[in-house]
Amino acid sequence: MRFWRRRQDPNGARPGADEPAFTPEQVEEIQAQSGRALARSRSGLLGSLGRLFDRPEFDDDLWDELEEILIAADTGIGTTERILESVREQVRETRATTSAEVRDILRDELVAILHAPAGGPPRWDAPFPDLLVILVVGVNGAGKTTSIAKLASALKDGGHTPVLAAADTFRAAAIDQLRTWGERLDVRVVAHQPGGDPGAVVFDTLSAAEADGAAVAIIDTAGRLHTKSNLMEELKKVTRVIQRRHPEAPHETLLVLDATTGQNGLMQARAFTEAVGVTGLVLAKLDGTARGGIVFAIAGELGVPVRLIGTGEGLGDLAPFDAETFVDALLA
Ligand SMILES: Nc1nc2c(ncn2[C@@H]2O[C@H](COP(=O)(O)OP(=O)(O)OP(=O)(O)O)[C@@H](O)[C@H]2O)c(=O)[nH]1
Ligand SMILES: [Mg+2]
Repeated sequence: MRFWRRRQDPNGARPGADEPAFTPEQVEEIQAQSGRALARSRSGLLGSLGRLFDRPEFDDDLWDELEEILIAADTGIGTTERILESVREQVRETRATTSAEVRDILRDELVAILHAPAGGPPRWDAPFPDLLVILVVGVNGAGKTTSIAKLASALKDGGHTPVLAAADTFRAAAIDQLRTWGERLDVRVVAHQPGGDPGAVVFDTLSAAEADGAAVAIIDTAGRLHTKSNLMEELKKVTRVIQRRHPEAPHETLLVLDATTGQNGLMQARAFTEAVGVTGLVLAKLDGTARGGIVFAIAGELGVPVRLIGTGEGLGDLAPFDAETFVDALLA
């Protein structure tokens, strides 16, 4: 995967502060890549949606079927109702009758929901800060550590130097897991003893990033239970440690959600967005579910944009999320 590749200046210089990190061609490549990842897992993604539009006319039975598919795919009742109401209204206004017309209206509505969260679509053209700090949070087993390894691998491929923080000091195995990835990827991992202070690990990681001239620091945190408020406090403390050194950071607080947990995942996500300022989502294990509708529920109800999708256990199985590509794959 080759995203977050810093724009290359012919003289090798970094882009200026207000210059986009990517050229339009690079943005196009990011979108194509996201499409390829989806094509691999598409059979499982709300697979039956496109088939609704096979008949030339979109009749009443099909509205019911559309509703059933969306709800069964974890879109959530509220978001499904919102989608259907808006699509029906536009169908009435435009007097659309053919399946192709209804399909286009639905497509635009689904894309609009995914673009609605504050900040809009992922800012692939946003300027790249000197040290990009990415905090990764989420419940046990969601896929944080694996996603971090994939991200580090992609960043390395793109010519960046990542440094990883083993701030999940809760379990010895968690530290070892990150270290193993670090060795495999030849990426520096900053770790302390099990039971140590996560804030201290983060502090040392930022120092290491500065010393190495690293471009990105990615912080792995414990798979904390969202019901334990002391653990949320720990996350807030980690954020404060970062901000003392880099007031604008973390630039991304990525919440990793296991796509197979459906509506339960939505509740987890809500707990995290309330406790720490989540700026984006990594939807892991999208390959393991036929219920991709959770993407719309998240965008519609939480207002958090999906940044990346995990489509397998391998290092290459992470792709930037692109709303248009995602929706087109669903309706194909
Ligand atoms: N199929 C599939 N499996 C994944 C994906 N992402 C992660 N996994 C698997 O999910 C399991 C848990 O992943 P971890 O990365 O260890 O999860 P974690 O959030 O760090 O877990 P804790 O550290 O225990 O909180 C591992 O077996 C991963 O290989 C994905 O996109 N697809
Ligand atoms: Mg982990």
